[in-house]
Amino acid sequence: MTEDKVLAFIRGSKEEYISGEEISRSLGISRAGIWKYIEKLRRNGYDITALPHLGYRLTHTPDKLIPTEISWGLDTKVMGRTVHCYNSTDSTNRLAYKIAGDGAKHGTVVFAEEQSAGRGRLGRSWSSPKGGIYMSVILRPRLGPQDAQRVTLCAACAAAAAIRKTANLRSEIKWPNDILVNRKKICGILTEMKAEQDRISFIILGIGVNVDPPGHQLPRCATSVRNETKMSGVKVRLAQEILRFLEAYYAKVEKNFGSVIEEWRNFSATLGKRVRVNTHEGMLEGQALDIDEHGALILRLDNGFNKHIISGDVEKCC
Ligand code: BT5
Repeated sequence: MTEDKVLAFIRGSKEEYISGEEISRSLGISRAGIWKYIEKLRRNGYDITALPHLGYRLTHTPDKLIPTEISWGLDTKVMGRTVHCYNSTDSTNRLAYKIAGDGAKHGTVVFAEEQSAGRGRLGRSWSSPKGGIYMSVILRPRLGPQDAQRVTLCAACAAAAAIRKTANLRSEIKWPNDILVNRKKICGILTEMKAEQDRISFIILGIGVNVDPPGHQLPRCATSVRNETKMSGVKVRLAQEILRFLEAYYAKVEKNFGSVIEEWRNFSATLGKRVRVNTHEGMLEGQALDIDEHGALILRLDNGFNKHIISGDVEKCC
């Protein structure tokens, strides 16, 4: 879109101010046309100072999950190179599933500022007020369905690492898909897939992070970046970090998954602990020993046997 070109031009300028004439000449738009686009950018939350004889200067960018902000400075090769951004939707996972079925490329991401029907696992819901990151990444791994959990573990490492780097918080992973800070959930991951018998056709990796939502709109056991740090205005930066780390971990998902497991162990709030895990076979209790090559949790049961659990819920901590 033309206003994106105008914005990129102002942003990329080495001078403090860039003249309307220069933008006009370079982009082949009239001065009046430039003014129209500046007004549109302002309506989208950009503060642009305009001074006669000097020109334009960008003084504030919105912390919104919109294409211009997500792509600015993003150095990934695949993750997030194509994005679809919504102010509000029911569920980014639902939308991503639909466009993946229509052929959307590996690495495409659907973002929303809020969701009216955010999905958790097993029919649970994900509270999604404004002030969170709601994103769904379309992935096409060359893996069998039994290895889909690997992708969840990559995403958990990426989200935990991004939260540590952006907010300097000690984020930990509760197997399989919860990111906790001070034992409260700050991020959840929902991996959904379409698969044939021995091949995944695509995975929709849904990630929800509480950044600075109104406190009363989160469940009791939840926290947010804002609650923990008082930071605000970090949504875009955090989303970009998630994409960067995801690209790095995902590069190892097919052939070098052992190195992801090692990283995962460093983030784990589960290993070494006595845990109760709700599984489709009922509640299992034991010592959380490790993760296997499929991403399953290895539980040492009280009878001395090891049980590999591919899906389940470790009981809540708070
Ligand atoms: C999850 O499920 O943790 C997966 C959450 C995935 C959300 C993303 S947002 C983008 C994408 N689009 C979607 O529609 N979904 C994905 P689960 O492990 O089932 O946890 C759900 C439980 O977490 C709920 O039953 C609540 O107890 C709790 N919960 C709900 N909303 C929360 C929030 N905002 N923060 C922390 N905990 C929450």
